[in-house]
Amino acid sequence: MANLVEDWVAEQARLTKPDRIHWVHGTEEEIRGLVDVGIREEKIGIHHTFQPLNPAEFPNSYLHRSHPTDVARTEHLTFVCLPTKADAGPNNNWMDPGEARKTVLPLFDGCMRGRTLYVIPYMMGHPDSPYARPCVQITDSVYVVVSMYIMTRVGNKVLDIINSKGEFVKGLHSIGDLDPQKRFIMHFPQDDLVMSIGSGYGGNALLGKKCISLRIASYLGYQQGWLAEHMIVMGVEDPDGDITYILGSFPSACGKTNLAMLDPIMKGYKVWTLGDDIAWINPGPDGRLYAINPEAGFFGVAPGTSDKTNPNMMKTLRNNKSYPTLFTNTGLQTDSNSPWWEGLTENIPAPMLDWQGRSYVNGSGENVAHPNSRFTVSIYNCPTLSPETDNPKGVPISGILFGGRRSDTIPLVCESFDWEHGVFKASANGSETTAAATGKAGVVRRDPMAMLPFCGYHMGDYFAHWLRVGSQLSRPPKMFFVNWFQKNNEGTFIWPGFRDNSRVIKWMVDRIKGKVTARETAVGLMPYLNDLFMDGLSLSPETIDRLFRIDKGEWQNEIAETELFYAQFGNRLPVSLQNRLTELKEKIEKC
Ligand code: OXD
Ligand code: MN
Repeated sequence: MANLVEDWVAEQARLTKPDRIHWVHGTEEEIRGLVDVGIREEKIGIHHTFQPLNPAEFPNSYLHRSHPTDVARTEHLTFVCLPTKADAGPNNNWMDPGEARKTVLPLFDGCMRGRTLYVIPYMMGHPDSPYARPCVQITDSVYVVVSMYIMTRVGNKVLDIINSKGEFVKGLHSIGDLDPQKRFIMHFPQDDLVMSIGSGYGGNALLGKKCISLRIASYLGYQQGWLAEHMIVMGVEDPDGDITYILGSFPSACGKTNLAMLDPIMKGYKVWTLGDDIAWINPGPDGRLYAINPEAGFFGVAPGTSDKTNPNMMKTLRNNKSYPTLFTNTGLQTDSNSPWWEGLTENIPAPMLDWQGRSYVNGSGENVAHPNSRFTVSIYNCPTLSPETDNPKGVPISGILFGGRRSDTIPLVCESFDWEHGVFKASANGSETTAAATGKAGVVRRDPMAMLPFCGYHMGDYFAHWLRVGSQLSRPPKMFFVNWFQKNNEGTFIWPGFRDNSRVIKWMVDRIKGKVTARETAVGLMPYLNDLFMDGLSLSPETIDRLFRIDKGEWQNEIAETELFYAQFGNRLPVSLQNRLTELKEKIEKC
């Protein structure tokens, strides 16, 4: 047992043939040394690993430029390797586990020659939490080591936990030669294993994140009665001094990070941040759901982040704590040696290098920062961090909100009639695609619970699992559906978004606390306008009407899309969801 990790590492070293092996202990001094390794690589132009930035503006911060073909998650190269295609479901690319090994083992063979193999023992979740999982990642990228140090809890203690548990989740990663033709992100849920080669990009390479905390963990949760979800975790303090804990599910690059650290408009309200991307949710002994954030950092989208849109994130990035902060594929303002991205300031300062390090010509119409450029920063830098963040039990959840990016159809806010209706609505949720994954942006795709790219098994079984979890709860959270992204005929957003979203959050808290009633519509429960805090907002009656409109034609289209989407799940689609769809269709016909 004592050699569990050593044996696995030795086997991977025989395969990958590194020149050196470095066991990461996770001390501050060691990480400083590894940042220096990255800075030296930068100087000799290896991977543009780390370029120090102006410490007066962004202390302990580094710019990283990735290979230009390695800038986002590659969903078409991501596989779930369960025994049969049916187990992986229509939502995943599938490969037989044996076939998958045969495909990637030759690529791993000797891939670390001349390089260092880093062994990173880390915890997803606080080590004291019964819900946390010990993991080990092997990688040959210093950028990945430093990123994992920021995003997870790295250290020797994990090895003791593994030895006492007798198990851990394994991640083998190499950047290979960054050739997209030889890029694979392979998941083996039955072996607690991920093998990823050919990419250094966050979601493909920081294996604790999407690969383990969502794909592998969702499979584990299915078997063990809990949920691993693509959700923020936040506490909303109201003027009574009560804190209501809420989860929020949105697809990638739809404002989760901004929402998780919202600065509410209304006096007496405050948001406490616990997580901006992933929640592990367990039923508690009191019939409620409890959530932890398994991560310890933010890997957020930079463009659009500013003192106006998310002042708390800007403070987080400027906060001088022991953890380094990384900026990946942003622009660089060379006079001040500071990162820049679209939206940070109104005008583009000069002189500027774009995300590939090329001199930027103002007016060229090109992007300065890559649209999916990111920052990687410790959650402990966050000024709104909840004191409950490290609570091993997690926080009790009273509301779950689901959102997406939709120009039309979906109203500003709507509550489900009950848990089953909420699961139905979340299963049919659609959103316009973004730059977080490669492929065309702006196309509506069904993205149930924002988990389409992250559910590690058959989506029909996943819906059934949600229904099962809910049926065991005596105090299930309320479920809300929001859309901050409606546009008018000119293509302009009609809801101001950002801080103004707190008006909608207030209504949810009032609903949870039983302070306000709601009106029943065909699609769910909607607010009485009088119950919405609208002070300081001047929206025309037409805009308000549009924000809450249920358009028969748009909904008929929505229902047709859902029918098409549901058809792929065959008899693995829970009958109750099909019935809810039929019910909705009948109600919309009568509208
Ligand atoms: C992320 C994503 O990086 O969802 O969080 O792509
Ligand atoms: Mn995400």
